[in-house]
Amino acid sequence: MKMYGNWRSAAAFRVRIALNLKGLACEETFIDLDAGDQFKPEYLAINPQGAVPAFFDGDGPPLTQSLAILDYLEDIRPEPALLPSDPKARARARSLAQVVACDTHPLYVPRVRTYLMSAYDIPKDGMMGFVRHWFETGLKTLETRLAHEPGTGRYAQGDAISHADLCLVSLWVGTGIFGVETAPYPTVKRIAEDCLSQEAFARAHPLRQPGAPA
Ligand SMILES: N[C@@H](CCC(=O)N[C@@H](CS)C(=O)NCC(=O)O)C(=O)O
Repeated sequence: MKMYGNWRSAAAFRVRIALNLKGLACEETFIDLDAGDQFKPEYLAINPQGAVPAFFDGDGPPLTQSLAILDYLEDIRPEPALLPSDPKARARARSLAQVVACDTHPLYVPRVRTYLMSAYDIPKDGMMGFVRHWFETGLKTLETRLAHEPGTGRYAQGDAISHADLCLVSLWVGTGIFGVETAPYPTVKRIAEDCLSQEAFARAHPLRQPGAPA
């Protein structure tokens, strides 16, 4: 298995955690997103979207979109399961994952931040305010749901790790990078810290990847 990723990428982080939990070896090549290498013709030939991760299991074309890759890994290596078997619990785990991966993360990826600043002449601190707003919106949704819905257990969905936790953790580590206040989200914090204390998560952590700041 082979993946194009980036140390800071929340989407690649989610996939790395699943690979670690399932004991799958994957060679990762880092694309420099700050340098714009995702838009070079040679990378666009791999993923025309100009985004990581792009994941290969054998021949191409690669799989893209972290949630689709997580589903693929679930299909080829069902154990340990990262989605519950009960249909409602499974849908809830996916719903929590999608709050992060579909409705929060896309609002702060580099291409959105760069476009905001260049097309609308928004200064960097204004752009960071935009990013923090959407982080807070996503975290508040997670906190409200996790604190009040009966499906929450040790983890976001029950007492087994699921895609919801992989996504939750990928958002949580971004709070440090983007200077987002974390005190209002104690349930998210409890689950994130529990996960990050485990080897499969810790080894996948952005700051443990090549290219990350010391
Ligand atoms: N929805 C996609 C997001 C992919 C994505 O936007 N990845 C970011 C890094 S986390 C990226 O490569 N961004 C490049 C850019 O925005 O220019 C997924 O979950 O895989």
